[in-house]
Amino acid sequence: MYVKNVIEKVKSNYPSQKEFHQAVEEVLISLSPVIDKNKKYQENAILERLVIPDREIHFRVTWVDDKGNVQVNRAYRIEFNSAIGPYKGGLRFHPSVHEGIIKFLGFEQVFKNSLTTLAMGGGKGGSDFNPKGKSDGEVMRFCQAFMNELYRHIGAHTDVPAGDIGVGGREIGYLFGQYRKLTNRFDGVLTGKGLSWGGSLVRPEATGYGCVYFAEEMLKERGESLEGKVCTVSGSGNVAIYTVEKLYHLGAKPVTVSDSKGMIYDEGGIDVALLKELKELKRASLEEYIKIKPQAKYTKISDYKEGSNAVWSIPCFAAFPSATENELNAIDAKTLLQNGCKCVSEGANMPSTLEATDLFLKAKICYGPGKAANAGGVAVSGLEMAQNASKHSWDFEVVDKHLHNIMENIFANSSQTAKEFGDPTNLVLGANIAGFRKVADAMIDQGIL
Ligand code: NDP
Ligand code: 2IT
Repeated sequence: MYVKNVIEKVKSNYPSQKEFHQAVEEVLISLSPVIDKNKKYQENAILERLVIPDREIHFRVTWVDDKGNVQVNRAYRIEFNSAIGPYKGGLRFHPSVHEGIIKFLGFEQVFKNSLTTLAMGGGKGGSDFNPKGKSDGEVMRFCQAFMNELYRHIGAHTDVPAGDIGVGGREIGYLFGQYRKLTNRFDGVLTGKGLSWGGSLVRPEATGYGCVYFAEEMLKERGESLEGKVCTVSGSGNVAIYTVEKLYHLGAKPVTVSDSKGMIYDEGGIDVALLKELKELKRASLEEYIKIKPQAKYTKISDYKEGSNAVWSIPCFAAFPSATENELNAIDAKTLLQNGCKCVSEGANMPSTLEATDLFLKAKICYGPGKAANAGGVAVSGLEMAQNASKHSWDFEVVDKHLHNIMENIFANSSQTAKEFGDPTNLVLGANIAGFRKVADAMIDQGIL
C-alpha cells in the first residue's frame, strides 16, 4: 500500500513525466519486499524523500550561432540525493531532453552510484540543445554559455557532472575550460576529461567494457560464456563502440550497430576501426558504413517493421541495448526470446520497457538492468575523482582491473540480494534493493532532512 501510494502521488503530481513514472514504478515495486520487512523506511518517509530531488535547477542558455542569430535553449541540473557522496551523473544534450527525462536519469543514478561502492550521490543534467550539424565553434559557444550558469552550482565536493548522450570529450573540454576561466580553479569538477588535463585512462571505454564484464559474470554463474557467440548491439556512440570492442576481446561476434537513422547488420562482425572512424572522428551517419563494406546490410528506420526495433530481429545469443530509453519493447523482447537469446545486458539507461523487462524476468534469462550493467562508466568517473584528489594518474591496466572488480562486485551483490529475497535470478530486484539499502540507511543515520 505504502509503495503504491508513493507511485500514485508521483504520477498525479507530475502527470507529463512518463519516463520518470516508469523509473519510479520499476524501482519502487521491486523494493516492496524490503520495505515490508523494515518499518523504519516508511517511518522515516524514505520513499517520499527519494522521489523528490534535493533541488532542481532550470536555466536558460543563450548563445549566438555561426550566422549571428541568437539561440535560446532550456537546460537543467537536477541534484537528486547526496546522502552517500557529492551529486554525480552525466549531462545529456539532445532535442528530446525535458524535465521528466533528466528526473528519470537522476533517479536511476542514485541507485547505480550506490552499487559502485564508491562515495557518489546521484544527479543528472542536460539541455534540449542538438549538437548534430553544429560547427565546433557553435558547440563551444553553447557549452560556454551553459557553464556560465552551471558553474555556481557544481564543485569537486558538491556536484560533479560528466558525459551522456551528445556530451563526449569535446563538450567536456569546452565545459571544463569555461569553468576554469570563471572560477580560476583547476578542480576535478567534471569527469571524462582529456588525459593531459586530469582525465582517467579507461573512462572512454568504461561503460561498454563494464557492460560486457557484467554479462560475463551473469553467464559465468550458469556455466556459459560469450566466446564464439553472436551478439547484437544497438547504438553507435560511446557505449556501443566499446561494447563491440570488448565483445571481440572475449571472442564473441557483434553483428549489429544502429543510430537515430538506421541499423547495420554485418554478418561477418562489425568493423570496430571503421565504426570509430565514422562515429568518433567524422560524426557521420551509419549509412556510410556500407560504402566501405558493401557486404553489410543497412536498414533505414523508416523500413523497420512497425512498432519494433530491427536490431532485435537479428538472432543472437546476447543482446546489448546501448542507444537510449525504451528502445526495446515487448514485441522486441518476444522476438529475442523466440530466437533463443539467453542474455540481455543494458548499456543504455532504461532501454527496455516495463513489459519487456517482465518478459525477460519471466523467461529467467540472464538480464542485467542498466543501473547495474552500465555502472562501469560512472564507476571509472569515481576513479577519475580519486586520481584527481591524489594528483596521481593510474595505468590503463590498473584502472581496467578496478573496473573489472567493481563489475564483479555489482553482480555478486545484486545476485546475493536477489537470493536473500527469494527470487534468485531477478537482478532487477537484487540491484534495486542493494542500491537502495545503502542510500536509505545513510539517510536515516543522518537525520530527518
Ligand atoms: P552517444 O551520444 O555517444 O551515443 C548515442 C547513440 O544512440 C548514438 O548512436 C545515437 O544515434 C543513438 N541514439 C540516441 N538517441 C536515439 C534515439 N532516440 N533513437 C535511436 N538512436 C538514438 O551516447 P552514449 O553512448 O554515451 O549513451 C548511450 C546510452 O548509454 C544512453 O542511454 C546513456 O544514458 C547511457 N549511458 C551512458 C554512459 C556513458 O558513460 N556515456 C554511462 C551509462 C549509461 P546518432 O549517432 O544518430 O545520434
Ligand atoms: O548514466 C551514466 O551513468 C552516465 N552517463 C555516466 C555518469 C558519470 O558521472 O560518469
